Amino acid sequence: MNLTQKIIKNHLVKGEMVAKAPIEIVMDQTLTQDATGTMAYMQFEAMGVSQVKTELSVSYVDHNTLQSGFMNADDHAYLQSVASKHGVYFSKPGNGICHQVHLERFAKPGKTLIGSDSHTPTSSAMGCIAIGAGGLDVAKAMAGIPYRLTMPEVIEVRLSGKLQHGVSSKDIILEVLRQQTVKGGVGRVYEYTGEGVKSLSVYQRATITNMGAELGATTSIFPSDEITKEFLARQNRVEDWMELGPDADATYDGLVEVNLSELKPMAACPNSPDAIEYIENLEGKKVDQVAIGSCTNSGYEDLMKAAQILDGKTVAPTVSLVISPGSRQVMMKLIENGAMSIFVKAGARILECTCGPCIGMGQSPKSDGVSLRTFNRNFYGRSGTLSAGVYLVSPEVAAASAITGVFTDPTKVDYSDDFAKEVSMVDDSMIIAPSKTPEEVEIVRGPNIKPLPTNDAMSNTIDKKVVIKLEDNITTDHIAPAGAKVLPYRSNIEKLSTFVFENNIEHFDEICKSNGGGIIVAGENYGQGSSREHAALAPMYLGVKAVIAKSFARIHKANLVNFGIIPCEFADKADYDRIDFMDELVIADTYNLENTSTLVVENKTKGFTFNVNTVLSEEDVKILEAGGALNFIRNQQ
Ligand code: MIC
Ligand code: SF4
Repeated sequence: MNLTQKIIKNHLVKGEMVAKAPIEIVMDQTLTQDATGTMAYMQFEAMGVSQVKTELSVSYVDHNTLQSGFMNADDHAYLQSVASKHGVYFSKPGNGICHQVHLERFAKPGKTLIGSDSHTPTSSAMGCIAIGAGGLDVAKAMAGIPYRLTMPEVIEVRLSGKLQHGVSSKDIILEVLRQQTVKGGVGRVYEYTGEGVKSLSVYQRATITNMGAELGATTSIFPSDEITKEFLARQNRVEDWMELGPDADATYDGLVEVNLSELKPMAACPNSPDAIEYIENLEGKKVDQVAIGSCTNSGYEDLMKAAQILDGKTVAPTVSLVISPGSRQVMMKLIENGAMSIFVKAGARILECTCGPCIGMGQSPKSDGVSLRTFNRNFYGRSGTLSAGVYLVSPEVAAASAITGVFTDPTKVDYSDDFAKEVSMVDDSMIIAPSKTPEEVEIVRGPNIKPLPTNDAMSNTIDKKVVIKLEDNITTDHIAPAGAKVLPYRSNIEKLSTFVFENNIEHFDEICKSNGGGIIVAGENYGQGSSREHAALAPMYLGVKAVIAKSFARIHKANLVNFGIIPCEFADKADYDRIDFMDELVIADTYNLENTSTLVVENKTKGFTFNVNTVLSEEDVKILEAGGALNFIRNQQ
């Protein structure tokens, strides 16, 4: 067996381990972050379970930390109280980005983890199966309900050779993205093997598993070996270690090969993580902003490499350099060993240990600005400046370019690759254990915590207009934008729904309201990117009943089902071209979904019919019939 199969087998409660077959696995751990967590915990509360049933559940606050107005602070207070009451650890704002802290303090080889954030696979650098999902799926896991997924195909990524000076593990995942594209990973796990693995630290592995999310993959995984052991020892938890890897004769469903010795520094160009270009071809292009941080590249080693390059130098006069360490642990260490003073002397602006600019929480670039970021996503509008061009790069490229003010190839820069890997500064004082007397804990619900919107049961005929027609690779950042203006309303769906598709079409909410809801038509890979269920919940609130697309991203498709919106795929993709905005479509016989996976759709406006396929499990169909998973769960109680 390969490593993925071994861990799945240990957690399998239903189904067969045959690629593409529906399976159910038990989740040992859960994580949530604040932007998706409020919904997840409201849904958990609605399930009426008093204490979480997992081995470990952690609630992080790292996204919405800009407190302009009461909203985010209300959310934090709710999250802290609900965690304390239901047996969940609470990581306070400032303690770090969920994935970074989870990797350092909680991830364990051989375990399963589900998190309400698409970059949850970061923890799979530790040899566990960590999967991103919508908040409701995480709430279900906290309630002890196994997670349903399709058994992934397992692709071997065989690494040979060794990274050269100036080349980073970021370049490894950019190379995989170049080869596989943002939709290459749907239904797959990428399992890293080969000699090259042995030269990569856990932080370097985490950059790769983190950004594996951009492939659309279920997760990416590294073995647990001596390097993992050393990492855990530095975290004072060597007892969590066990050796774990594929069998010598393991088989895989496909092979990707990367020779680390041949890699060169790269960038993902605007506006997609798979629009890859070599830095040598961008050299000399002017840079306005550099941001080092995010859950992809904000570990100790990333920031030390940036410090080595910036040591004794100053940031170019026209560049703004911002640095956000991934965790307080990393921040403390950089203060102690002097790296932080290198940053400040160089002219960097130091931010708190949160997602910050990665989710558009401040630091939007100037109009038409060029921003180099060590992050994982450069989707249109995500930085907060529509006209800006965001390039995703390694910390080495970022630091070198911050000094020169133009794209700079770090392989040509003289700096030392050696730095001390001393014992970490473990301090869990900002992680609050749940209450020992949960019955006494009062849940704090400020005015920003609005009740969950409900949905009606599915009707047999859906007769609605096409309220928007979209191209390929639409992200959840298009559907439910993020940023400082919108994020405070993550627990207030009525308000949040006014921002849906705001960068695609004006007043989408009003179009839906005046047409009594509608149907969304889209191209390939609809809903790629984040796990935010708001991208399903807000359209549900606006009366969207179905999405007809050429194909879907995994997490978003599950979220659509969870909120009672039918995900339909064109049987013949050419039919996409025959539909226009405001066409009236009639989807008939949806009650028949129990017996068929093909529905007939009539385009009343244009006078023709076409077929759509629904790839749904039996339970998905029941959830849709009930009008969403919460109704389904309530009906069962
Ligand atoms: C993201 O990187 O897009 C986010 C913000 O972390 C999201 C979660 C969210 O929208 O709250 C994700 O990756 O799932
Ligand atoms: Fe936060 Fe950005 Fe990571 Fe999402 S991708 S969890 S916003 S740092």
